[in-house]
Amino acid sequence: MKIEKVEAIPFAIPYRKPLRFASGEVHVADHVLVRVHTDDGVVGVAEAPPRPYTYGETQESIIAVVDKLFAPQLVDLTLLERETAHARMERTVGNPAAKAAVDMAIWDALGRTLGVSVSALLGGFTDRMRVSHMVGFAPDAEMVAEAERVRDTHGIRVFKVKVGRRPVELDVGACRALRAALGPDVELYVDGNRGWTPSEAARALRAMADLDLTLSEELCPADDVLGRRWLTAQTTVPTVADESATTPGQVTRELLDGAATAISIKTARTGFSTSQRILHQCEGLGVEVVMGNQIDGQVGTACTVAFGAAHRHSARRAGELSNFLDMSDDLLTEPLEIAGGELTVRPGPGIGIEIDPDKLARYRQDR
Ligand code: MUC
Ligand code: MG
Repeated sequence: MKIEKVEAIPFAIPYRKPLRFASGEVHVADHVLVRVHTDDGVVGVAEAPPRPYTYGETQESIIAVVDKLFAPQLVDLTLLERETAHARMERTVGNPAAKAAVDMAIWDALGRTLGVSVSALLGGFTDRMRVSHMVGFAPDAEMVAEAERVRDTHGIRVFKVKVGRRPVELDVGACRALRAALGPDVELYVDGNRGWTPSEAARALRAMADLDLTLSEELCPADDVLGRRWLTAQTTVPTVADESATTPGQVTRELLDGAATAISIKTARTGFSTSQRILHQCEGLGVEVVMGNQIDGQVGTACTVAFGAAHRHSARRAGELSNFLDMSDDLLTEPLEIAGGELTVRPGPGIGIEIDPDKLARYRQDR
């Protein structure tokens, strides 16, 4: 059970269709596959998606911090010394996706060693989640066509619509077109990725008051401290903190500030260990959570559903588990499948996934 080696392998898989949102756009999944090897031949895996416009990490920075700082601090720890692993990685500030991937690869290795699913180890509440699909910026007709295709093909009936463009009427129009096309029974919510000022966000929410939005996420920057509080106090749509609340301390601050009333948990940035801290913190405070998507590939999505399904509090709402559908390929031997609007947890030991060696050889960037 001793960690012998930690690898960080860059890979790049193009998207069939880019995802565009207020803080950036993604054309290629230029992620890092992290592998934790143990002295008894077990290999745990997870992926780190660099999001420079959200956390400042790049593919190169993730590899550097894993190779130079984390790997030497983790070698010789056992897979059960996760608190020590966590404390050592926390000596380095920032780098959330790199830390998260190492944490999840350690959990995967532990599950494989014990022959038990990580989802069962974490809590084992259920084996599936309803899926929410994220619709990026495009002309209204394209956004509607995408939502209809995803509904008809995969049975998805929950949509997160990217907003935060100027003028706000662009997004108000898109949300109105989606509601008109999809009818009253689908769930719609919005995510602004910090694109609006508080007054723009307030105007947009007023203009969409009849659209039955269930959540509004990160409409304005976290530094608009009083503006966010002002906005949250005047809307009946719950405010989700996503990129402003990526540590337990930030979650506390956003909630106590009155800047947010719900929290997005992303295993891509808090792994399993810190995600569980945040989940329990929210549950104890009576705050709803959403399992978010950091534009994950299938490895990351398998991690999100394993965590989300493991706990009652995170399994309630639909999880954002479908962005991989837009990738041209992926790394798994058996692709994930969304059917009837749901994604199931992989049953095998660990996270339940296997990396296809030929696919990794084709997409890796270091050879
Ligand atoms: C989201 O929920 O914001 C966009 C940037 C990022 O880091 O995650 C995505 C989705
Ligand atoms: Mg978000």
